[in-house]
Amino acid sequence: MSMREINFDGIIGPSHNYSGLSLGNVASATNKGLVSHPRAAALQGLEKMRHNLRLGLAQGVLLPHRRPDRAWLAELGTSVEDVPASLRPAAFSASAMWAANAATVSPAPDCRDGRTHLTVANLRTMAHRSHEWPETLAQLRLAFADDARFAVHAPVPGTFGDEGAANHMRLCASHDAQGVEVFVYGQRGGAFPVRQHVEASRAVARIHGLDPERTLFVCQSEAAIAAGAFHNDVVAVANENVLFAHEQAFEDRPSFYAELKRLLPEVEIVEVPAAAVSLEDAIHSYLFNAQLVTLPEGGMGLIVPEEARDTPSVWGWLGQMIAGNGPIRKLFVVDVRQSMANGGGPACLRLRVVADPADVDPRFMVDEAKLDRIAAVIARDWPEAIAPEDLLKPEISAQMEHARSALYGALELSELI
Ligand code: SUG
Repeated sequence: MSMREINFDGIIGPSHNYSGLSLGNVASATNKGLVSHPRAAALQGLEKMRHNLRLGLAQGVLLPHRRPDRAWLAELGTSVEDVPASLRPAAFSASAMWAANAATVSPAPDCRDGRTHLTVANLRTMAHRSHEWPETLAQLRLAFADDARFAVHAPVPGTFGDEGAANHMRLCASHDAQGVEVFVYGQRGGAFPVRQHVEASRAVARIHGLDPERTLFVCQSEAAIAAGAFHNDVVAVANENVLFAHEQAFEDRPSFYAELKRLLPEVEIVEVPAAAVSLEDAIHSYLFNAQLVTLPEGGMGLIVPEEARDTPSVWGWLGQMIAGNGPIRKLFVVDVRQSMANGGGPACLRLRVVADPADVDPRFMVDEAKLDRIAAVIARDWPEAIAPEDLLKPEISAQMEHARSALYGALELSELI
């Protein structure tokens, strides 16, 4: 076996609900108060993984966190029974599903010590996400326990917000070659918060032992954040030598593109002009929150959400792109509508790690048979629907806790319960 890209998807947890917790995330705000469907949501996520397996891609999983998070509430001096209404939804969020925010990953060829480095994101800008890191750290330390190959780091301290791989891109001639790592940070976001701070990005680059000559720090455009691109992966995605981005993604794109071309002459930049697809359409459709993957038979494929097909400007542009002679040769459409309604597309749901799958704890890797076993637990134990007022019901909390334990048991990961 050799190094390849593995996508670790977050399994959508039994507490998936629409509480409108993410300021600056248009879908989260718009869908606040809707009834969610955790079982359907998690099954949609599994179907996406199945689809990717059938394309010949390597697939892994990360698991739902303890929700409600009783330990976090205790640290705040309260409990599930007494928590003020303003804080309750944050203790129940299933936001760990969006694994692109779990960590920043620098594959071994980029790192000074020849190991793959992962730094868990602190997610400190949003209360409901700020308590994800301890369980993420525990899972990643188990999945990537081989110290000779991996180094898993605790989150960056201080007030510097870090949102992980959602604001990080890696461009390279091939996955196993040394790449150029691009850290995208925010400076201004109009009415919306900036979630990725440059000091956090710089710290991650130092901790991973990246070559400063091959590391870029690029400012996200204020217009993009203000329009609802709360993470860079809502307006840009990279794979090997291809960068696929919206014209308005970056504050100073001429300098960024020039640097990229200097460092990686084989780079191909596929830019979507604002005149063809507005920022609003890009954000609504999640065109760029696609999985851009190298297909085993050669060429690249773009895995987009159904919302991209539903948006005429986007679908029209994609049709032209595929008919042309560019590096992205195939288009695949997946249904992740339950996650999308909280602002999480196909790319949000996965964390990319370039590694030899044989070096990963096999309990975190999946094939179709294992997905069948996971699906059986979800079909049996995940709540069918959750309305906002359901979060007050003790029996719903009990069901969520039971469902999560059942899944960990089925995956022989009880040591993490
Ligand atoms: O952090 N939504 C997530 C969506 C994360 C998407 N990830 C990437 N772009 N990589 C967020 O804003 C909404 C939860 C709620 O409103 O209940 C939420 O957290």
